[in-house]
Amino acid sequence: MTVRFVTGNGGKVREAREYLESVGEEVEQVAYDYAEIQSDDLAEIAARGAQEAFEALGGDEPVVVDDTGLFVDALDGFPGPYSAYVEHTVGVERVWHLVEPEENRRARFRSVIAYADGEREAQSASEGTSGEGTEPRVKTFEGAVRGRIVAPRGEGGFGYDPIFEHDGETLAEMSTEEKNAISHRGRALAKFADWLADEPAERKGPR
Ligand code: ITT
Repeated sequence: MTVRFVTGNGGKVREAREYLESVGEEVEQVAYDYAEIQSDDLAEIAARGAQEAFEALGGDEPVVVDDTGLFVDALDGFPGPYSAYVEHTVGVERVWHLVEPEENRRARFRSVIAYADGEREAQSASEGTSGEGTEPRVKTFEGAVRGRIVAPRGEGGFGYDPIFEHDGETLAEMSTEEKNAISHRGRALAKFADWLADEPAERKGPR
Protein backbone atom coordinates (compact mmCIF):
# COMPACT_ATOMS: atom_id res chain seq x y z
CA MET A 1 0.00 0.00 0.00
CA THR A 2 1.08 3.60 -0.56
CA VAL A 3 0.44 6.29 2.02
CA ARG A 4 0.49 9.91 0.97
CA PHE A 5 2.55 11.87 3.49
CA VAL A 6 1.34 15.47 3.42
CA THR A 7 4.28 17.63 4.46
CA GLY A 8 6.75 20.18 3.19
CA ASN A 9 9.46 18.68 5.38
CA GLY A 10 11.69 16.23 3.50
CA GLY A 11 13.38 15.13 6.74
CA LYS A 12 10.13 13.70 8.05
CA VAL A 13 9.60 11.83 4.78
CA ARG A 14 13.10 10.33 4.86
CA GLU A 15 12.47 8.93 8.34
CA ALA A 16 8.98 7.65 7.49
CA ARG A 17 10.33 5.90 4.37
CA GLU A 18 13.21 4.35 6.23
CA TYR A 19 10.77 2.84 8.74
CA LEU A 20 7.67 2.06 6.69
CA GLU A 21 9.44 0.62 3.63
CA SER A 22 11.07 -1.94 5.91
CA VAL A 23 7.56 -3.19 6.72
CA GLY A 24 6.36 -3.11 3.10
CA GLU A 25 4.54 0.24 2.95
CA GLU A 26 5.34 2.86 0.30
CA VAL A 27 5.49 6.55 1.16
CA GLU A 28 4.78 9.32 -1.33
CA GLN A 29 5.39 12.96 -0.36
CA VAL A 30 2.52 15.26 -1.22
CA ALA A 31 2.55 19.05 -0.94
CA TYR A 32 -0.67 20.45 0.41
CA ASP A 33 -0.86 23.30 2.87
CA TYR A 34 -3.53 22.23 5.34
CA ALA A 35 -4.68 24.73 7.93
CA GLU A 36 -2.79 24.27 11.20
CA ILE A 37 -5.41 25.14 13.78
CA GLN A 38 -4.40 27.26 16.75
CA SER A 39 -4.17 24.69 19.52
CA ASP A 40 -1.64 23.41 22.00
CA ASP A 41 -2.82 19.87 21.35
CA LEU A 42 -0.59 18.25 18.71
CA ALA A 43 -3.03 15.37 18.22
CA GLU A 44 -5.88 17.71 17.47
CA ILE A 45 -3.77 19.72 15.01
CA ALA A 46 -2.62 16.56 13.22
CA ALA A 47 -6.05 14.91 13.15
CA ARG A 48 -7.75 17.94 11.66
CA GLY A 49 -4.93 18.33 9.14
CA ALA A 50 -5.18 14.70 7.98
CA GLN A 51 -8.92 14.88 7.54
CA GLU A 52 -8.78 18.18 5.68
CA ALA A 53 -5.97 16.99 3.40
CA PHE A 54 -7.73 13.72 2.60
CA GLU A 55 -10.91 15.54 1.62
CA ALA A 56 -9.11 18.25 -0.37
CA LEU A 57 -6.75 15.92 -2.26
CA GLY A 58 -9.39 13.38 -3.29
CA GLY A 59 -8.29 9.93 -4.42
CA ASP A 60 -8.30 6.65 -2.56
CA GLU A 61 -4.91 6.39 -0.99
CA PRO A 62 -4.75 7.17 2.71
CA VAL A 63 -3.00 10.28 3.90
CA VAL A 64 -0.84 10.90 6.95
CA VAL A 65 0.35 14.11 8.51
CA ASP A 66 2.89 14.50 11.31
CA ASP A 67 2.81 17.29 13.85
CA THR A 68 5.85 17.58 16.06
CA GLY A 69 6.99 19.86 18.85
CA LEU A 70 10.03 20.36 21.06
CA PHE A 71 9.05 21.00 24.70
CA VAL A 72 11.76 22.47 26.93
CA ASP A 73 11.16 21.93 30.67
CA ALA A 74 12.85 25.13 31.88
CA LEU A 75 10.82 27.18 29.37
CA ASP A 76 7.49 25.68 30.48
CA GLY A 77 7.21 23.63 27.30
CA PHE A 78 8.22 26.37 24.85
CA PRO A 79 8.44 26.26 21.81
CA GLY A 80 6.01 23.29 21.79
CA PRO A 81 3.35 23.69 19.10
CA TYR A 82 5.17 26.83 17.87
CA SER A 83 8.39 24.95 17.11
CA ALA A 84 8.25 25.50 13.34
CA TYR A 85 7.63 29.22 13.72
CA VAL A 86 10.49 29.56 16.21
CA GLU A 87 12.90 27.58 14.01
CA HIS A 88 12.08 29.72 10.99
CA THR A 89 12.23 33.05 12.84
CA VAL A 90 15.05 32.93 15.41
CA GLY A 91 16.61 29.54 14.55
CA VAL A 92 17.70 26.59 16.68
CA GLU A 93 21.00 28.11 17.83
CA ARG A 94 19.02 30.87 19.57
CA VAL A 95 16.94 28.24 21.33
CA TRP A 96 20.16 26.73 22.66
CA HIS A 97 21.24 30.19 23.94
CA LEU A 98 17.88 30.61 25.68
CA VAL A 99 18.39 27.33 27.52
CA GLU A 100 22.15 27.66 28.11
CA PRO A 101 21.89 29.64 31.40
CA GLU A 102 19.42 27.13 32.84
CA GLU A 103 20.51 24.43 35.23
CA ASN A 104 17.76 22.13 34.02
CA ARG A 105 18.23 21.63 30.28
CA ARG A 106 15.87 18.72 29.92
CA ALA A 107 13.46 18.63 26.98
CA ARG A 108 11.10 16.32 25.19
CA PHE A 109 10.20 15.84 21.54
CA ARG A 110 6.65 14.73 20.80
CA SER A 111 5.24 13.63 17.44
CA VAL A 112 1.72 12.77 16.49
CA ILE A 113 1.07 10.97 13.24
CA ALA A 114 -2.53 11.25 12.05
CA TYR A 115 -3.95 8.90 9.42
CA ALA A 116 -7.14 9.39 7.38
CA ASP A 117 -8.42 7.00 4.72
CA GLY A 118 -11.99 7.97 3.96
CA GLU A 119 -13.41 4.98 5.82
CA ARG A 120 -16.32 5.96 7.96
CA GLU A 121 -17.00 4.75 11.44
CA ALA A 122 -19.85 5.06 13.88
CA GLN A 123 -19.92 8.15 16.01
CA SER A 124 -19.40 7.49 19.67
CA ALA A 125 -22.46 6.36 21.61
CA SER A 126 -22.19 9.40 23.86
CA GLU A 127 -23.23 11.53 20.91
CA GLY A 128 -26.56 9.74 20.94
CA THR A 129 -26.62 8.58 17.33
CA SER A 130 -29.57 6.71 15.90
CA GLY A 131 -27.21 4.11 14.51
CA GLU A 132 -26.90 5.75 11.10
CA GLY A 133 -24.44 8.50 11.98
CA THR A 134 -20.90 7.95 10.78
CA GLU A 135 -17.90 10.20 10.52
CA PRO A 136 -14.61 9.89 8.61
CA ARG A 137 -12.19 8.00 10.75
CA VAL A 138 -8.89 9.53 11.71
CA LYS A 139 -6.38 7.57 13.79
CA THR A 140 -3.56 9.17 15.74
CA PHE A 141 -0.29 7.63 16.94
CA GLU A 142 2.03 9.39 19.38
CA GLY A 143 5.66 9.05 20.26
CA ALA A 144 7.98 10.97 22.58
CA VAL A 145 11.63 10.99 23.55
CA ARG A 146 13.40 12.69 26.45
CA GLY A 147 16.76 14.34 26.16
CA ARG A 148 18.54 17.61 26.85
CA ILE A 149 19.34 20.78 24.99
CA VAL A 150 23.04 21.19 24.14
CA ALA A 151 25.25 23.39 21.93
CA PRO A 152 24.73 22.34 18.28
CA ARG A 153 26.60 19.19 17.17
CA GLY A 154 26.31 16.90 14.15
CA GLU A 155 25.57 17.17 10.46
CA GLY A 156 22.65 14.77 10.03
CA GLY A 157 18.93 15.06 10.65
CA PHE A 158 17.10 18.38 10.41
CA GLY A 159 15.43 21.07 12.47
CA TYR A 160 16.31 20.92 16.16
CA ASP A 161 18.32 17.68 15.85
CA PRO A 162 21.75 19.35 16.40
CA ILE A 163 20.70 20.76 19.81
CA PHE A 164 18.83 17.72 21.16
CA GLU A 165 20.98 15.12 22.90
CA HIS A 166 19.80 11.65 23.84
CA ASP A 167 22.12 9.16 25.55
CA GLY A 168 25.23 11.23 24.83
CA GLU A 169 24.58 11.81 21.13
CA THR A 170 22.64 14.56 19.41
CA LEU A 171 19.96 13.39 16.98
CA ALA A 172 22.05 15.05 14.24
CA GLU A 173 24.93 12.68 15.09
CA MET A 174 22.77 9.60 14.45
CA SER A 175 21.92 7.86 11.18
CA THR A 176 18.25 7.88 10.17
CA GLU A 177 17.96 4.29 11.37
CA GLU A 178 19.55 5.06 14.75
CA LYS A 179 17.34 8.11 15.21
CA ASN A 180 14.20 6.12 14.32
CA ALA A 181 15.10 3.48 16.90
CA ILE A 182 14.81 5.97 19.78
CA SER A 183 12.99 9.03 18.45
CA HIS A 184 9.54 10.53 18.94
CA ARG A 185 8.76 9.95 15.24
CA GLY A 186 10.23 6.44 15.21
CA ARG A 187 8.00 5.47 18.14
CA ALA A 188 4.92 6.97 16.52
CA LEU A 189 5.79 5.20 13.24
CA ALA A 190 6.16 1.88 15.07
CA LYS A 191 2.67 2.21 16.58
CA PHE A 192 1.26 3.24 13.21
CA ALA A 193 2.90 0.27 11.45
CA ASP A 194 1.58 -2.15 14.09
CA TRP A 195 -1.93 -0.82 13.64
CA LEU A 196 -1.67 -1.00 9.83
CA ALA A 197 -0.47 -4.59 10.01
CA ASP A 198 -3.68 -5.52 11.86
CA GLU A 199 -5.98 -3.79 9.38
CA PRO A 200 -8.12 -6.09 7.21
CA ALA A 201 -6.38 -6.97 3.95
CA GLU A 202 -9.28 -5.72 1.80
CA ARG A 203 -8.66 -2.14 2.96
CA LYS A 204 -5.17 -2.35 1.59
CA GLY A 205 -6.36 -3.19 -1.91
CA PRO A 206 -8.38 -0.93 -4.24
CA ARG A 207 -11.80 -0.09 -2.82
P1 ITT B 1 5.01 20.17 7.90
O1 ITT B 1 4.05 20.92 8.82
O2 ITT B 1 4.93 20.61 6.46
O3 ITT B 1 4.91 18.68 8.07
P2 ITT B 1 7.03 21.38 9.59
O4 ITT B 1 8.53 21.29 9.56
O5 ITT B 1 6.42 22.75 9.63
O6 ITT B 1 6.51 20.54 8.33
P3 ITT B 1 6.10 20.67 12.29
O7 ITT B 1 5.25 21.87 12.51
O8 ITT B 1 5.57 19.36 12.75
O9 ITT B 1 6.46 20.49 10.77
O10 ITT B 1 7.54 20.84 12.90
C1 ITT B 1 7.80 21.57 14.02
C2 ITT B 1 9.22 22.01 14.02
O11 ITT B 1 10.00 20.99 14.61
C3 ITT B 1 9.86 22.34 12.69
O12 ITT B 1 10.72 23.44 12.90
C4 ITT B 1 10.64 21.08 12.35
O13 ITT B 1 11.79 21.36 11.57
C5 ITT B 1 11.02 20.59 13.73
N1 ITT B 1 11.08 19.14 13.80
C6 ITT B 1 10.09 18.28 13.49
N2 ITT B 1 10.52 17.02 13.66
C7 ITT B 1 11.80 17.10 14.06
C8 ITT B 1 12.78 16.16 14.37
O14 ITT B 1 12.55 14.85 14.27
N3 ITT B 1 13.99 16.59 14.73
C9 ITT B 1 14.26 17.90 14.82
N4 ITT B 1 13.40 18.86 14.54
C10 ITT B 1 12.17 18.47 14.16
